[in-house]
Amino acid sequence: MTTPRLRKDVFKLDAGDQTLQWYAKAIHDMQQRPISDTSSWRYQASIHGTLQNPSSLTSDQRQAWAQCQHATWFFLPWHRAYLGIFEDIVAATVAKLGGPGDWALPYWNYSEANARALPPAFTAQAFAGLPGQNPLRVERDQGNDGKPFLDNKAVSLNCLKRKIFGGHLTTAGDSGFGGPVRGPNHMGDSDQGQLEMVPHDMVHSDIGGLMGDPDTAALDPIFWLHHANIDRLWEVWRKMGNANPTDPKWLSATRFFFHDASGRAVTFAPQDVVDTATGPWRYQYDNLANPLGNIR
Ligand SMILES: [Cu+2]
Repeated sequence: MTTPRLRKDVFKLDAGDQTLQWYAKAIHDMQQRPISDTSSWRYQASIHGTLQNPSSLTSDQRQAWAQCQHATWFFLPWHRAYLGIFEDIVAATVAKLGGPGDWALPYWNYSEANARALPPAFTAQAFAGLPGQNPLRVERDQGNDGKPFLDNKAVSLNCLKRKIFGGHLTTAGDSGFGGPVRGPNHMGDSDQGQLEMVPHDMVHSDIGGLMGDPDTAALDPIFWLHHANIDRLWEVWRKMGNANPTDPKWLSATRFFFHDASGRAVTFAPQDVVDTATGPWRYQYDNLANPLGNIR
């Protein structure tokens, strides 16, 4: 691919834009693949977490599944690689199904006042001419009625005021923008970074259902648009003049295991993914404006 993918605001797509129709069709296609296929919907979701007993997993699954990084300064780079591979798989599936060659994951900017509801495509009973129920509509505690449900507190962007990426567990209350200096850490509900707590956690728990549990969250198609926004906010924060860690402990000491879109085993360190334009996935966001205005 020569031009970087453009990740767009899901609430500002042009009338007639087909991004979500192709997303739904690709998900439907991925859902037909066996879980042993690394590009299947269920394998991809299992990388984040799984309800399956570890003793029932293959050695590959034990290495590749239930790897999501939380409450650590690896939260953002791990999820960036996770999204990049998923976007590659969806884009390849869209192209295979006869869709455009430049499909990119949209993001959900719920902090905007007019975007506090789920995008309508995610609540419709039927969508994109697919048989059966719309794959974008899944079990949720809130949002499926199409009404706004996220309040100002849930989608506050005060995290952007934090100047330091990596927080210190010993300093009460300062877990940093990107998470405390520790890890890798798969699960752990305490000492999360500021962005991870709000809006990240709030949006997960307010939607609830599959999204309310890390072991099932990535089975909800909105998960990926939520995390695209979290990934975008990392770039907004950097563009505000803040810097990523330079410590080799963050940049290069830890590598995370994945399968790429072709199924090949690959590893990434944060230094491989910090630049979205030259990294393995080459994408941009259509809006990196500072939402706090002049507050710095
Ligand atoms: Cu999440």
